[in-house]
Amino acid sequence: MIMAETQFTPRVFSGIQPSGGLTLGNYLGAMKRFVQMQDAGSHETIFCMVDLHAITATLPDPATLRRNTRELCAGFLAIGIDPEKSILINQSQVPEHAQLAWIFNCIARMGWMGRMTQWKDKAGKNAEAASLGLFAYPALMAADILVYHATHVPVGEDQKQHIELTRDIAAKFNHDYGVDFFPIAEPVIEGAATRVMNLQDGTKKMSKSDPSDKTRINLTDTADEIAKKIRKAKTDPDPLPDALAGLDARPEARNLVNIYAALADIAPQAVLDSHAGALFGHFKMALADLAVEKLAPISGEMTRLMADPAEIDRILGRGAERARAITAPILDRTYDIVGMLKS
Ligand code: AQP
Repeated sequence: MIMAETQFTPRVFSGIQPSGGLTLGNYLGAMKRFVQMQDAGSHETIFCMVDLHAITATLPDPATLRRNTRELCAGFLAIGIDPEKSILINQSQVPEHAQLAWIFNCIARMGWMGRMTQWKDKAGKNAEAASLGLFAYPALMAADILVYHATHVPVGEDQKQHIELTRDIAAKFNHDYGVDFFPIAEPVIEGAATRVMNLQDGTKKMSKSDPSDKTRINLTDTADEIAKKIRKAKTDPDPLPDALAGLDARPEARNLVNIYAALADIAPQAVLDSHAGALFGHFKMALADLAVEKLAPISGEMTRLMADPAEIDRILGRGAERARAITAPILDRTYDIVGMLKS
């Protein structure tokens, strides 16, 4: 019989790539939940800048990667992550992530990785030229989560498949070694905006690496930029319906309603209850006011924090120390299970 050797502590882990400025998609799809879960106090919470992931698609200029990582840390702090309540880390500063990823590279199957839609989207038609790191990305992500024995992973909808793969890797490791060592982590995909769409094309995800800045709202945008991007967002000529079914086949309209709902912390139907019949010219003004009210303080705080990079580095150094108190014993035990000699 397989015996559980670990009582899993309720623990949340989630990461964001420092691959450019944070978007409204990152914020509403994932980061808002981070703060709620931290403040609920029912789980230990660990949040991570995944810089090793940020070199998989292209190799960023080193100074830009360092700046993006610090700016992302400022973003975490500005939205309300408290480095005393949560562990806030940069992935490469906790080497056990990459060490466990190697083991998982040997657990995961090529077929599993090849089926990942993000791999297919990002590698495109030219998979031969994509990096091995991009292909192996989900195994590193599984290691990020499981090196903490995390039980819950708040993410946007686009990451659901990677969490399922993390569960498959944990289950295969446990099965192959006859242990119950890694938890089967649960995705937490909640809220009105689990998939925030591109402002110019409601069928595409809002993404920080999209070449056009008009397609997204960045958390560092000024009030004027936010209002202008919302004003210029693609919509249709019809008024807002009074029921959600009236948004079917209107992806851009549905996106703006969902964004409004998520920013106001209300259900999408409540947005329609108060704006049914409004034309987009009018609704966009209300949305721009709300977005500026919610996002401008975040942008101001990020600018303030970025003025003191040494303080950001200190917070990340301390986070790495606290993280390693969890990850080192878990990696040690993994090596032991696999049969690596102890040094
Ligand atoms: N548009 C989105 N709607 C909802 N959630 C989103 N997330 C990202 N975009 C949206 C969620 O944010 C978290 C961090 O994602 P990431 O930055 O690590 O990578 P990503 O999902 O690949 O996001 P981007 O913006 O598209 O980055 P690039 O362009 O660098 O690939 C995840 O929980 C994600 O679900």
